[in-house]
Amino acid sequence: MMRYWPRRAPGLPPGQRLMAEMPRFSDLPHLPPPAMPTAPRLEIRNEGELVAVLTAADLRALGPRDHTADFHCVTTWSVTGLVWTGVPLREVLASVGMSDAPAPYLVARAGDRREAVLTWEDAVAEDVLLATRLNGAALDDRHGAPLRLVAPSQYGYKSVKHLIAIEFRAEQPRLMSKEHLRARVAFEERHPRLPSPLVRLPYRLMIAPTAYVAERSLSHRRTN
Ligand SMILES: Nc1nc2c(c(=O)[nH]1)N[C@H]1C(S)=C(S)[C@@H](COP(=O)(O)O)O[C@H]1N2
Ligand SMILES: [Mo]
Repeated sequence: MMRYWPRRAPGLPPGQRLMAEMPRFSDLPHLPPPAMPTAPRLEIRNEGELVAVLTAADLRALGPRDHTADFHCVTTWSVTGLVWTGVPLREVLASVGMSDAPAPYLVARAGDRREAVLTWEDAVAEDVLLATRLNGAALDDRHGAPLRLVAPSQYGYKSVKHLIAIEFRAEQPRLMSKEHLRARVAFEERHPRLPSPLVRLPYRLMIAPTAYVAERSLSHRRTN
């Protein structure tokens, strides 16, 4: 469990601590990763109506590139210098005719039914990617195979793993219970209502047990 104890380090955003390795993490850590197809398949919808389906070939045609970024979980652990291979979300959206906002909000949906809400502005920031590889290897089921959203300027709960759909909405969709609409790391937007200095410590105490359970549920599924 001690390998999941993050340490103070210079240069991190407010309230963050450095973790040696990126753990598998979730607010439902006992759930194993969902069964996913090996190749990405991403639906893009506008108010429920299917606009496009992107395949692995479509994403390859957009020229995936390496992007180095740090990753910050709202519970205060960070990892630095990750190399994601992928395509900026804004280029993916432009490729299906969405260079301008079809709606102000979008929901990123995952194979494990997890969702995150993004504003158009946050979604088309230049550092937001659809990634298929991490540190030179195909994404594995710990880190979101076969396709994940990576939004490095927002807390990790916006970086939806096992991504299956992006849905545009005219009205602000319902947020998860502890989800801030923007969740910008630089502004320490951790929680929708509670002040950040108040949630840092209780969140930090959850890191080691959460990462431990998340990793354990992964190996349970593998051996079953
Ligand atoms: N589909 C899905 N995406 C998810 C989660 C999840 O449980 N399911 N957890 C989120 C949280 S809280 C964090 S911090 C990161 C963790 O990413 P990692 O497991 O690759 O470290 O994924 C985010 N994306
Ligand atoms: Mo997180």
